[in-house]
Amino acid sequence: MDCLFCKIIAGDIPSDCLYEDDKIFVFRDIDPQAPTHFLVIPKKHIDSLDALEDEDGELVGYIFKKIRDLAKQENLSAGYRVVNNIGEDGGQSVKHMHFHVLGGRSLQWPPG
Ligand code: DGP
Repeated sequence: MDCLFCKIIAGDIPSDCLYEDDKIFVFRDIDPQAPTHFLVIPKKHIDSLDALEDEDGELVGYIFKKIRDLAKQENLSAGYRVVNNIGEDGGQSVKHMHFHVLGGRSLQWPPG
């Protein structure tokens, strides 16, 4: 499959990996929007949150527990934000579901 993030998971495209196991891959965003900005992706290719199937519920729960753990590891105790962009209006540029984790500065609200 011609998917940028599948290629990153496979190691065909290098990345700054923070964590990996049999279910997920975590790496720093190439264009960070905050002092800490990493992406959490499932190894299973899912186009977007909109394409989730009922059987993926456990995987999503697992992702969020790992986000909690990685935020601690990255010293984001002052707070952080998890962002999931979906589709064109949501600003999704890579069609492999991913969760942005941003922290290390005070984040503004609302987003643009
Ligand atoms: P989104 O716009 O929500 O689809 O976010 C995609 C993010 O992926 C964007 O913040 C930049 C990041 N990104 C794109 N290509 C690469 C890459 O080759 N390596 C890394 N580490 N990040 C990438």
